[in-house]
Amino acid sequence: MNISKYLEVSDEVKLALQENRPVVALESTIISHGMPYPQNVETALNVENIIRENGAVPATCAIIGGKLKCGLTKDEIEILGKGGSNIPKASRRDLPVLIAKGSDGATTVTTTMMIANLAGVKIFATGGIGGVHRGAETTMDISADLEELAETQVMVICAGAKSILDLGLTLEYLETKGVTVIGYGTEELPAFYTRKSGFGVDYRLDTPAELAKSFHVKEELGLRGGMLVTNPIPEQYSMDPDVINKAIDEAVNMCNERNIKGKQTTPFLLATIKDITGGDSLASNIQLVYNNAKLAALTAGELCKLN
Ligand code: PSU
Ligand code: MN
Repeated sequence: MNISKYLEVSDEVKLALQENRPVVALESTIISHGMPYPQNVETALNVENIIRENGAVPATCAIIGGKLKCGLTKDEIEILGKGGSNIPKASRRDLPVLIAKGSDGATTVTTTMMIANLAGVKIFATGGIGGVHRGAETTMDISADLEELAETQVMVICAGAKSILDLGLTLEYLETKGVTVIGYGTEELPAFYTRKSGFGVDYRLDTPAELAKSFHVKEELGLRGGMLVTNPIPEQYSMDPDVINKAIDEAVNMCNERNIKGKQTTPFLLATIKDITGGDSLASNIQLVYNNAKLAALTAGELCKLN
């Protein structure tokens, strides 16, 4: 492996890791493909500030000019936000060609986990993960995020998964792959915009210290793969389940009617849900990311105490 040719860790992140100070990785598909400009840039910068306020160093990840970057400048975040859907969405299979071409790329949960792991960052905060799509029994549309969770030793803190996915099948897949699914302060898998989904998680843990300890033990056991922490959206920002579920059903139908496939599916569904709900879902989306960033920073702090 000659990864150092391709990996660029920012000085701030490098120093924090050397000094065993907490670092939190962040993805960039949420910036380029998950939210409209300029809210995407504003949110990305706010997330970095929240992580700092909670004692950790933010490491937003992306591909810039063919480099796997861990820790971005404000200008780079602006480029990713302004570029929007013109920035290629980069999952694992996209890396060889994008890097060979010296292209930019917005990293998904998959590629952010990869970069974090290469850099030595253990905790990663995002909004939602990819999973098993509804109808996957015929489309076979299963996000590479699940395979990465099976392989790569990074804790991913999210707000559960949107019901654009088949949540039951997503949990079954994670179980098969040996990925522990934790509910933070809940026994139920949160459904991103809402605190409940009707599906149970594997374990409920209630403090950042407990999250850090379980992850630390996993590492000591030498178990490969990540750990998925699902953190419910704060009550005051959660959406009416009837409203959001109707919007999601409508978006899934439109996606099928228009025959949208492959890597376009998730960005199309996210944008359509936002259009249907007139921006209410965007406001909730932003708040749940802030909530996850805070939990990730505190957990990263606890994890440093164990190392
Ligand atoms: N789900 C969301 N918001 C997102 C994504 C998923 O609720 O922004 C993004 C993440 O970057 C995730 C990716 O890793 O989409 C999954 O894409 P796909 O389903 O094509 O694997
Ligand atoms: Mn897919």
